[in-house]
Amino acid sequence: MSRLIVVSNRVGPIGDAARAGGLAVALVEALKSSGGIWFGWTGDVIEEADTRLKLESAGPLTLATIDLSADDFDAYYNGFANRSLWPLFHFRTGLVQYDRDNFAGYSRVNAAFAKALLPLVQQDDLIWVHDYHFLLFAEELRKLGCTRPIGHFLHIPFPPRELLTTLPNHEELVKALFAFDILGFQTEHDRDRFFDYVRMEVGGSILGDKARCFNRTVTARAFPIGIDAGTFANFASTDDGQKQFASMRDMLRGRRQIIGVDRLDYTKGLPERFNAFERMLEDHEEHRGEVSLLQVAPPSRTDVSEYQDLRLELEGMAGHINGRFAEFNWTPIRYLNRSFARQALAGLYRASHVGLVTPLRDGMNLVAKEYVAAQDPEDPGVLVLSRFAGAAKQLTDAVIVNPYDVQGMADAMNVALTMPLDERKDRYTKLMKVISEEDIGHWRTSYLEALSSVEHAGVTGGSL
Ligand code: ADQ
Repeated sequence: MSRLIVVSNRVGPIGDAARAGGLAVALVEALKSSGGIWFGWTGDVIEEADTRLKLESAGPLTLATIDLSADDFDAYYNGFANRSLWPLFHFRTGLVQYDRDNFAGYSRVNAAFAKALLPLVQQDDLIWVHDYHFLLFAEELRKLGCTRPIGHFLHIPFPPRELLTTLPNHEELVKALFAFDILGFQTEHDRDRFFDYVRMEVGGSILGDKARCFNRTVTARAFPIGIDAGTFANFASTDDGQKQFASMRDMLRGRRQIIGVDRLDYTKGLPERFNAFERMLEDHEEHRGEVSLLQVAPPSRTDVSEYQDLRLELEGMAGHINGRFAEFNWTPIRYLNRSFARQALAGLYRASHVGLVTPLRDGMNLVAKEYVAAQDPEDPGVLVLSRFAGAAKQLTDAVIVNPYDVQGMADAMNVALTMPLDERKDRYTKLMKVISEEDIGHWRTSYLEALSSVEHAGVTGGSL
C-alpha cells in the first residue's frame, strides 16, 4: 500500500478538539487512522526565513513542519492567500486586494515548501495537497523532478471565469493546477466552473472528467467532504456533550434556541443572519421572550482588517438587537467569540431547536452536517441552510434559504420553529442518510482511490 503525504498550510494539532476551522477538523478525522506524513507550516513566524524541517510523531503519523519568516507570512498568508484568493474564490471581487509582491511571496513559499518536502518523498508515496494556499505546489515539486502522483483538493468554491480573470495572474495559477494529476472540488458546480475557464479562457478541451490544456491533462472531479457522522452523533451522549446539553436546556427553561456556529468570517453571512433574526422577532410577537439566538463565532485571521471590522459590526448589531428586544429575564442574542471542544459543541447543537447555517458562499460547510448528526432522532431540530453552501447540493431536505433575502430567512426561521414533529423526523432521517453515507471516510477513500489509480494508468503529471 502507498504511503500518504498530506500537505496543508496548518498541520494538526492532532487531538486538539477545540480548534475551529473546517480543514483542520476534516484532516484530523481523515488522517488519524491512516498514518503517513502531514506536512506544512509550524504556525510560528520567525524573523529570518529558515526552512529546516521539524519532525514530530503523533501515533501513526509524522508531522513535518517548517517556520515562515515574518515577510513571507505577510505576503503569502495574510496577503495573496487571504486578501486575494479567499475573497475572490468566494465571489467577493470588491474585497480583493492584489499586489505583485504578495504574489511573489506566495510563489516563494510554495517553492520553499516543495523543496523542504522533497527529501521526505519516497518511491511509493501519494501526495495530497490541500486548499488555496498551495495552488503552485505541484508545479514546484515537478520542477524538482518529483514524478509521484500529486492530487489537490480545494476546500473553498471555485469562482466563475469572469471573476477569476480579474486576477492579473489567473492563467499562471490555472496552468500550475495542470501539474497535479487529480483536482478535487467540493461540488460539480465548482468543477464545472473550472472546466468553463479551461474551455473559454485558455482554449482547452474537456473530455468526460478530464481537462486538456497547456499540453497537459488533469482529472477534475467533485468529492464532497463529509464528517465522521457516527462519532459526532455519539459525542452528544458523552459526558461533556450531556453536560453541555443539560446545562443549556436548564438555562433555556423550556424556551427555544436557534444556534449558529461559524468562524468569524465575512463569507458566513453573519450580519444578514442577525438582521433576519431581528426581522423574525419584529414579525412574530409570539417568539419574543421565547426564542433566542446563540451565535458562536471564534475570531480568525485577526490581522486582516475586514475581519476586525466585521467583529465590531456584529458587536454593534447584537447590542442593538438586545437593547431593543431584551427583557430582564431573556436575552435575544447570545454572541460568544470562543471555541468549544467538539463534544461540548455537539451538546450545544443538540440542545438547539434550529441550526442556522447561512453563508453567502461556502465550499461545503461542515457545521450543517454536524448540527444534523448531533440531533436526537426522536425529537430532532431543523436545519436552515443557505443555497450558497456546497452542502445544499447534498442536504436538499434542509429548509433552504437565500441569505441575501432577510425576509425569506426570517420566514424560514418561523417555519423551522413551528414545524410538526413528523416532518422534523422525516427530514432528519433523509438528511442523516446522506451525511452517514457520504461521510469523511467515504471522502478520503474515494479521493485516494482516484489518486492511486493515476499511477496504475501509468501517467503522472511528472511525465508531461
Ligand atoms: P470553514 O470555513 O472553517 O472550512 P466549516 O466547514 O463550517 O467552515 O468548518 C468549521 C469547523 O470548525 C467545523 O467543524 C466546526 O465545528 C468548527 N468550529 C467552528 N466554530 C467552532 C467553535 N467555536 N468551537 C469549536 N469548533 C468550531 C473550510 C471551507 C468549508 C469546508 C471546510 C472543509 O470554508 O466550506 O466545508 O473547509 O472542507
